[in-house]
Amino acid sequence: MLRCGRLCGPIPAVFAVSEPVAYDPRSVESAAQSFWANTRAFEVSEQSDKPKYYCLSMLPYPSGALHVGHVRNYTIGDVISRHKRMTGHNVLQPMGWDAFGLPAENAAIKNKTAPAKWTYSNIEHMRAQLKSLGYAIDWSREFATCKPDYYVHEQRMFVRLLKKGVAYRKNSVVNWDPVDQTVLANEQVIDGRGWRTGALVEKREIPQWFLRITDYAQELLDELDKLPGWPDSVKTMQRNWIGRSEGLEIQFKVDGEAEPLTVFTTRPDTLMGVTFISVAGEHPLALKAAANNPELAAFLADLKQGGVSEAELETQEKRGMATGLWAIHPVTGEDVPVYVANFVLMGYGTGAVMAVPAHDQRDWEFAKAYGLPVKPVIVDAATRDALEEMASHVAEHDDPMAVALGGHAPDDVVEVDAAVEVVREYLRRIDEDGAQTERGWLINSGDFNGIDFDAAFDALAAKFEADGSGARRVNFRLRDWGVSRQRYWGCPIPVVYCAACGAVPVPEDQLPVLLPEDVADAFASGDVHSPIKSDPDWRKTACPNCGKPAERETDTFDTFMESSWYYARYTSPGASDMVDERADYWLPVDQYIGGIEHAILHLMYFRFYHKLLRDAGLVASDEPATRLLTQGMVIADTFYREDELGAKEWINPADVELEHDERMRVIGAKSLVDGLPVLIGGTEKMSKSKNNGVDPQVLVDRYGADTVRLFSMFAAPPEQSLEWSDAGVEGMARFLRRLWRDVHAHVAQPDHPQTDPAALDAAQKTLRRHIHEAIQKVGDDYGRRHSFNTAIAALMELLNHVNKFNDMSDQGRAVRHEAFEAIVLLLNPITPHISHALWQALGHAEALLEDIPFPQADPAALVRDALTLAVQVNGKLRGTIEVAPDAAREAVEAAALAEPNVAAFVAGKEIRKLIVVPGKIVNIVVAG
Ligand code: ANZ
Ligand code: ZN
Repeated sequence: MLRCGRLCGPIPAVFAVSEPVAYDPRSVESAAQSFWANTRAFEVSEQSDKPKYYCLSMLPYPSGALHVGHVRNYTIGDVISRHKRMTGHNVLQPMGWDAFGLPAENAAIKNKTAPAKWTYSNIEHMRAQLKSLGYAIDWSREFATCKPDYYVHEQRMFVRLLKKGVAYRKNSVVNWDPVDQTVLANEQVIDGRGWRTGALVEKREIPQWFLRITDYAQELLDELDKLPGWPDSVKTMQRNWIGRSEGLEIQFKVDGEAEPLTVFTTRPDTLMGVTFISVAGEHPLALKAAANNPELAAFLADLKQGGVSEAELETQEKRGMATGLWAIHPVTGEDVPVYVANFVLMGYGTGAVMAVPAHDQRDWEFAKAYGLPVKPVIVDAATRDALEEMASHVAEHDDPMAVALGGHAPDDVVEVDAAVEVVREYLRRIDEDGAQTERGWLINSGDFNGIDFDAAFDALAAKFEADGSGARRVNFRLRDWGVSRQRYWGCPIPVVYCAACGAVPVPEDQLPVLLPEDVADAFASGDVHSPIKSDPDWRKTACPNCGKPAERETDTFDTFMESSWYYARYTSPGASDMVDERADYWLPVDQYIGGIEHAILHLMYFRFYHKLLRDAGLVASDEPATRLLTQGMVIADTFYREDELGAKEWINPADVELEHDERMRVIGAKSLVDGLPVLIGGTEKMSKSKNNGVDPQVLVDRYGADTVRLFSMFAAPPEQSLEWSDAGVEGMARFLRRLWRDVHAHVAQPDHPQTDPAALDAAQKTLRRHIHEAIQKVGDDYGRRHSFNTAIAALMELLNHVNKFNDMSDQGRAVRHEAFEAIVLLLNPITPHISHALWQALGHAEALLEDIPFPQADPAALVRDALTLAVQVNGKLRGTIEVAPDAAREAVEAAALAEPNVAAFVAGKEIRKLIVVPGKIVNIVVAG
C-alpha cells in the first residue's frame, strides 16, 4: 500500500493500479451527494462557537424547471457559502419556494388541473434538480410559501398591522387588465397593454388593502447610506423610487369657489412664471366642473383609458381641456385658467400643479399645444451677467429685459450689443427649443428679481407661512403598497365583511383562513375567475364581531408579501410566531444574491418588512441584509426564420449548427432538424420569447454538475452578463478531466516524503511559490473580491505549472502533491464533487471538505529568491540577469553590464543611457 509522507493516511489500493480511473461525473457526484445527505453535512444550528454567516439566494418561483439564471444565482451563493464554511464560519444557506402566483393559474387553465397540484409537482422536480447540482443547502429548513403553516403567519401579521393602522383599506385607481380580470402593477403595463394578455389596460377604482410603507420612506432612504455592501446602482434606483422632494404647498383662490386650490411645487422660485394651473382628471375641481360640462365629462372618461404608470404618463402625448375655471395668482392677482391635464397624477402631491411653461418641459409642451403664454422668470449665469452689463449702460428707468425684448440695443451703447445677443439667444431657446429647467436667478419677478433659488424658496415660504396660504412640504414619490390581488392562487386576506360591523379582521385564533386547493373543476371549466370568488360557500361565514352572517374577503395578497419575510422564516423553522429568538442569531443576512430585476420592488418591500418585524419586536436589527450581489443576465445566441408576412419563428440554439469558413469565422447556420438554413439573430437575454434558453439539466446529464457550475462561474464576473457558449462548457469539462487524470497519475507514483522547504532546488521552490501565490489569490478572490472567474484562471495556470514540472525526485513529488491538494481544496467551493473524490484519491479518508480549513499561503513560500530581468541594448534583447528582489539600482546596473553577451555589445562604446525598470527590464543605450 502506498503512503503519502505528508499528513495523509494510506492511499487506497484502487488508486495504485497503473491504469488510470476514468472521470465519471455521474458516480463521483452521486457519491459526494450521498455523503453530504447521510452526514447531514449542511444542517446548521445556533449552537456553534464559530461566527455565523447567513448566505441567501433569492428563492425560486416553481415554474417547472430550473433555468440557467437559477444555476448561476445558486452557484454564486454556494461558492460563497462553502468558502465561508472553510474559513471557519457557521454558515446557513437555505432554500424554499415562492409558490403563489399567476403562472400557476394560467397553467391550471391550460392543463385543466389545480394550481396547487401543478405547483407541488414542479417543486418536486426542481428540488431534485437543485440536489443534482450539489448545493450545500440546509434542506431541513425548506418551505413552500403556499402552505398554510407558512402563510398563517403572514395573515396574523396583517391582522396586527390592521389594528396598528399600518394596514388600511381605501379606494384606488388601478391598472385593470380586462382579459385577466386583474389589477396590474405599473411594471406589468407595457405600452399601455397588459404584459401577459396584450390587452389595452383600463383604469378602475376599487377598494384595496394597503400597507403604509410611506411612513417608512425617510428611514428607507436614510438607511441606504448605511449599506456600503450594496451596489451603488441598486441604492440609486431605490433613492429615485423613494423620490424625496422638498417643496411648498401654495393655495390659489378660485373665482366663484369657496375652497382654495392647493398646488405642490418644488420650484416656488418660478411662481411669477405661472400662466395656468393643471389638475388631474380625478381632481375634485375637475369633477365639479364636469358636472355641467358634457364635453369635459367625456374628456375625463377618456382619460381613464391607459395605464397609470409614471413612465407612461411621461411619454404619452400631452392632452388637456379647460375647465372654464380661473384661479387667482397669489402674488400678482392675475387670473390664470385651470386646465385638466393627462400628465398630472391624482396620487402625488395635491393632484394640482402650478404650470410654468418656461421652466417645466411638460408645461411647455402643453402650453405650445394649447396656445398658452410662456413667461420666462429664471435666467442662467451667462444671461444674468449680460443683463447686469446692460443695466449698467441703459438709462436707469429702462428695464434691460425690455430693451432686449425691444429688438434693439440702445443706439449710443454699441458695446452692449453682445450682451443683448446673449439675452435674446436665451429667450429664443425658451421660445423655440423648450423649457429651461436649470435653477438660476429670478427675473420678471418684481420684488424677487436677482435672487437665486434658495433665497426665493425661503422668501416665498416665509411669505405664505405668514398668512397661512402655504407651507413647506416634503413629498415622496413612493406610494403605499397595494397588497390586494383579485386572483385565486395567493394567501387569502384575513378580513370579513359584515353589514353591521364593516370590515372586521379575522381573530388570530381563527387563523389561518385556508385557501382551498382542490379546485381542479373550476379550472377545468376554463373559467379565468378566482374559484373563491365564484364559490358562495367559501365566502359565507359569521362575523367574528356580532356573529351575524358575513362574507369573507376574496382578494388575496400580492405575492411580494410572501417574499418579503421568507428570509426571516428560514432562521426559525417551526417557530409558533413568524420568527423566534433564533432570528437575531442569524440576521441580518450577511450576503444576499439575486437578479438586478428585483432592485426596486422586492428589495424595497424586503427592507420595509424587516422594519415591520423590528417594530413588532420580532427582530433587533434595522436592515435585513448587509451585503447584496446582483448577478448579471445570462445571454445566448438567437436563431430564427421568417415567414412571408415577416413573422419570426425562433429556433433553439440546441437545434442549430453553425457553419464556419476555413478561418473559423461564422458564415451561417442551419437547422439540425431539417438541415435548412436559419438566420442568426444576435445575442440576447435567455428567454422563452426568443427560444434561446439552454436547459441546464441537459448539460448536467451530459457533463455533470461540476462542469456546469465551473462554467457558470468562469464565463463572466458575477455582476456582468454571461454569454452562454457550448465551447466554453466543453472547455471546462476538459479541464476537470485533465485534473482527474493528473491527480491519478500522481498518486500512482511511489511514496514520497514530506516537503522540506529548506531542501528544495530552484525549480521546486518556484513551483511551491506558484502554489502559495494561487492560495493567496484564490482566497482573496472568493472572499473579498467575489471574483470567481479570476480564481479559476489562477487554478488553471497553477495546473499548467504542475504539468510543466516533470521532476520525479522525492522532493519533486512532494511539492507536486502539495500542488494537487491545494488545487482540490481551492476548487472545492466551485466543484465540490470532484474535489470530494480527488481528496480521497490523494490519500485522505472520506471527509467533508468544508470542515477542512481553507488553505493559507505560507509567507516563506511567497518570497522570490531572484527576479529575472531582461537586458536590452539599443532596444534589442541581449540577455537576462537574476537579481534579488530588493537589489539596489547600482547592483542591478552592474549585473546587467556584467552579463557576458551584453558586455560584448557594450564593449568599447559610450553608454548614453541606462534605465532600470524595477522587476522588469534594463535598457542600455549606447552610441554608434
Ligand atoms: C411648478 C414647477 C416649475 C415645477 C418648474 C417644476 C418645474 P418632483 O420633483 O417629482 O416632486 N407636480 C406636482 N404634483 C404633480 C402631480 N400630481 N402630477 C404631476 N406633476 C406634479 O416634482 C414636483 C414638480 O412636479 C412640481 O413642481 C410640479 O411642477 C409637478 F419649473 O411646480 B412644479
Ligand atoms: Zn358584525
